[in-house]
Amino acid sequence: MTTQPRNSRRLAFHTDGYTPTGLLLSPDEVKVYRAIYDRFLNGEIDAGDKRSDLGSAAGVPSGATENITQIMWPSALHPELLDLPLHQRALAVARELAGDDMVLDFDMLIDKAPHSNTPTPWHQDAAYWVDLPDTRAVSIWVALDPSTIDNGCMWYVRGSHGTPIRPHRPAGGGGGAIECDCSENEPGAAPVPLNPGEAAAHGGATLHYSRGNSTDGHRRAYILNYRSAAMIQLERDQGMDHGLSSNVRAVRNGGASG
Ligand SMILES: O=C(O)CCC(=O)C(=O)O
Repeated sequence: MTTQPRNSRRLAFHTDGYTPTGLLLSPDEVKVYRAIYDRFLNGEIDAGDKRSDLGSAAGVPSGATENITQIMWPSALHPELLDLPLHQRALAVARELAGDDMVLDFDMLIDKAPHSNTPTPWHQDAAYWVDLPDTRAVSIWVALDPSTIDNGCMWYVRGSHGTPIRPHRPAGGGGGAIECDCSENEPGAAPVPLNPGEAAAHGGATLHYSRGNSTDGHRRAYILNYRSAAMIQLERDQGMDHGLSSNVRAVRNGGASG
């Protein structure tokens, strides 16, 4: 299903800290995921405390329910998702990029509603993490809509995965998002627009961000995060399950804020 040559995406992931993966979902499969996604957004599938506003620093949203809607663990809330193709395909990509011991750490949905105009702050996922001896991790960001600069496609800083974790601070608003000093003018910063069904993968130290959505359409992303089975066990031993078992605001860690 993927259209990106394997060697080139593995090389880019290790050289640049991120890589487009190519197509992970066909147009018909994208339709199936969008339909489920919209049931989460309209509340038909109740996400309870796994739903929050990643953009709460921007204040009370006007019009939309959240500034940036984040739903942790969609596959636990709606296990039918595990019978669809994305989890197996993304797992294969994660293993190709970072090793055969990669397994799913957590998944999440991040939607930017039309005209919600709220950027996701610059950050490195590793700034959220508990201390782990093996920092291999792959985050696979799958576009379910055309993902463009104007609706909030991902930006990455090429080569930043090889640099220290920057000081991060709460982005404000009590939503749990963190931010660091960085901007679109950072050397190596580049947007990665995607077509529906395409994805981009990044590592734990790679600086990334997205602009707000200033368009008439949604920007729906399905994000799957992988690390080694042994490190996931260490995380879980420290009570870190990315909100699977408890209040997501209290334990948010690793991912956009996952
Ligand atoms: O979707 C976004 O705007 C941010 C996603 C993100 O930070 C991540 O997947 O780590």
